[in-house]
Amino acid sequence: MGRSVYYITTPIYYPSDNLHIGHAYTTVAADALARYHRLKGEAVWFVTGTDEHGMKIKKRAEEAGVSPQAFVDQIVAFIRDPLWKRLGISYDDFIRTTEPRHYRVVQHLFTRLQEQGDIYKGTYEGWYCLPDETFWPESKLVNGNCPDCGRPVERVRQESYFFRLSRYQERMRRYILDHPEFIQPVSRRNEMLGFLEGGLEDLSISRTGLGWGIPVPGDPEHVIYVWFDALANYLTAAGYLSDPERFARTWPANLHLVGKEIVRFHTIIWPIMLMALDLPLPERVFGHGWLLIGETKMSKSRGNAVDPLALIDRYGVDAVRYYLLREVPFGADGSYTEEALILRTNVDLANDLGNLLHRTVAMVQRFADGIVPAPGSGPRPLAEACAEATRAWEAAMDRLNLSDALSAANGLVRVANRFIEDEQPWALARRDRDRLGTVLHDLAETLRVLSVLLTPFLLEAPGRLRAQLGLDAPVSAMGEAAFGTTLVGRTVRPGPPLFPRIDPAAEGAPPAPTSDEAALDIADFRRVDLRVATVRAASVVEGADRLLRLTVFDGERERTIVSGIRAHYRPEELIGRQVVLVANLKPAVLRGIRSEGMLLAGSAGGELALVTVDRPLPDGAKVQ
Ligand code: ME8
Repeated sequence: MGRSVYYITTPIYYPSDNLHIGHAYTTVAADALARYHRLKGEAVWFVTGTDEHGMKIKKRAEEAGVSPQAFVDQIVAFIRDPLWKRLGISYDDFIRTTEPRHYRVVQHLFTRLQEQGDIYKGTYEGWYCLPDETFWPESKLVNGNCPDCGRPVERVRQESYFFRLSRYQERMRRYILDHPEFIQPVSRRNEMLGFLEGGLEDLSISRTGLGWGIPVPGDPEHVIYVWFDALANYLTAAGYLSDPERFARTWPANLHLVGKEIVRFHTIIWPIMLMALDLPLPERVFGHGWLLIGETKMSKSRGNAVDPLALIDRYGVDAVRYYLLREVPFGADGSYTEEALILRTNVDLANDLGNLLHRTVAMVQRFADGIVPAPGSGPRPLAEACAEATRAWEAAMDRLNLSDALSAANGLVRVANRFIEDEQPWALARRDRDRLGTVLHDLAETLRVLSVLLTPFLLEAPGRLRAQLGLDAPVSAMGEAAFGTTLVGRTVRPGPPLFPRIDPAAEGAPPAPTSDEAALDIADFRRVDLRVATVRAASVVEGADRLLRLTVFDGERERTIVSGIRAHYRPEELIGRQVVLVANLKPAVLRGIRSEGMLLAGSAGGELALVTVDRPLPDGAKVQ
C-alpha cells in the first residue's frame, strides 16, 4: 500500500449559472494549499466539481428550454475550460454528481442506511428555500423567510424519506467538543455548537415529482435530496466503492474548504452520515468568509456577480489570484473592489517585488558583468530574513492563513528593498568589491527564495522571476526555500517588468481614493520655498562615502549644502550647474558641517539624477 494522501476539497458548485469570483475564491485558495502540500512532497488529492441535481437546476433548465442534463453539460464544460483552466486550478479529480460512479455510491449509502434503520419513510411538512436548496421547519424561519439567506421560502408537503439525524445529535456534539480542530475558524465552531443546542430534527432526504436527481433505490418516484447526494461526492471522489485501495489511502479528507453558509451541512449533516456509515470523519472543515459587494454577499441570484475571466483579461491571472488571497484574512468577510485589486497589484507586485527584481538584475548586470557573484565578507541579514520569512510563511500556510503567508513574503521583499538603500551597491562598486559580492548575491538569493514562497499562489511570475535570475527549472520542492549559494555563477537575463503598473484611469476604474490627510493643499505646497541656484564649489566629505559638500549661490548669498549624491556625481562635474534648492528647510548638521537646504533629485532603482532647469534662469528664480 502506498503512503497516505493529503485530500483537500472545495464545495461542488451548482452549475445553475456561470460561476463568479466568490467561487474562484474558494477554489484558488484550495489550489494554493494543494500546491503547497505537493511542494512539501506529499501525495495530494485535490477535488472540485459540480452539484448538478436539485430543483434550482431543473427550473433554470426549463427557463432555458433545454433538458437539465444538456443545461448542466454546457455550464460544466465552461467551468472546466476556460474558467478553472485559466485560473490554473490544479485539481486531480473533477466530480460531477450526474456521473454513474456517483449514482452508485449515493444509492449504496441510501440502501445501507435504510437497512440499518437510519433512513425511514414518513411525511414532510415544512418549508423549502430554493436558492439554498434547504428544508426548514416552521420554528426556524425568521420573519417567514429563510434564516440563512433571508429570501422567501415555499411550502412543501409530501411523502418523504427521512434520515435519523436526531439519533446522532449527542454523539455529534461530543465529537465537536472533543475535536477542537474539526471546525475552523473557532467562531464557526461555536455557532455549530449553538445550533446543536437547539436539537436536531430528522432530515427529509427525498422529494417526489421532481424527476431530476438520483432515484431512491426501489422507489423511483422519489429522488434523493440534493444535499445528501452532494455531500457524498467526497466519498465518490476518494474512490469509495470504485477503488478501495485508493480510498484507504485517501479517506478521511484532510480538509473540506467551504464558504461559511454551508458549514452546517459539512459539520453536522455530513459527519452524521459518516458516523452512521462507520467511516472516519474529515480532519477539518474550514468555513471561510464571503466576498461582499458593498455590504451584500456576491451571488448569482443577487445579480451582483463579478466574472473572474473578465478580471484575468484585464489584469492577468497572477494579479487576480494574489488579490483574492492577500486582501482579506482567510475566514473573515471582505468587500471586493476593483480599485483595491489595482492598488494591491501596483503596490505589492509592481512596486515592491517588481522593483526588487529589476534593481537586482540591473545591478548584477552593471557591477558584476551579469554574473551572480559569490558572497564575500560582512554580515548577511538577508539570510536570516529569508529563514524567518519562510518559517512565518509555513506556519501561516499550516493555519490556512493564506493572507498572512503572502504578507510574510511581501515583508521579505520590503526588507530586501531596504537592504539596497542601506548598502548602496553603486557606491560599493567603487570601493568594496568584496562586500558588493555579498550584497548582490544575497539579493539574488532572496529573490530565488521568494520564487519558492510565491509558487503555490502565482502561476506565471515565479517562472519569469527565475528566468531573470538565470534559472530555467520551476520550483519543485519546499526545500528549495533554504538560503544557499546555488545562484553563484548564473548569468542573469534582464526581462520585461514582472508586473507592469496598472493605470487605474486607463482601466476605466475610479482612481484609488486618497485620504484627506495624505492629500496636500496648494497652500501647503506653496510653503516650500523652491529656488534655482548655481553650484559654485563642490568637494567630497572625508570619511563619508555618500556625501558631497556643495557651495551654491541662491541669488542673494552663498550657502553650504551637504548632499548624499557622491555615488552619482564627481564634484568637478557639478560646478556651474543650475539646480533646484529647497531654500527654507531647517538647517541640519551632517558630519559636523552645517547644511542649509537640500537639492531636489529623482531616484529609482539605484539611479539618481539632480533636478535642474530646462534653460538658464537667474539664480533665486522661484520654482513652483
Ligand atoms: O452551495 N464569497 O454551491 P454554490 C465567498 N452546491 N465564497 C463564495 C461566495 C462569496 N460571495 N459565493 C460563493 C453550493 N462562494 C452547494 C455545495 S458541497 C457538497 C455542495 C463559494 O454554487 C463558497 O465556497 O452555491 C460557497 O460555499 C460556495 O461557493 C457555494 O457554491
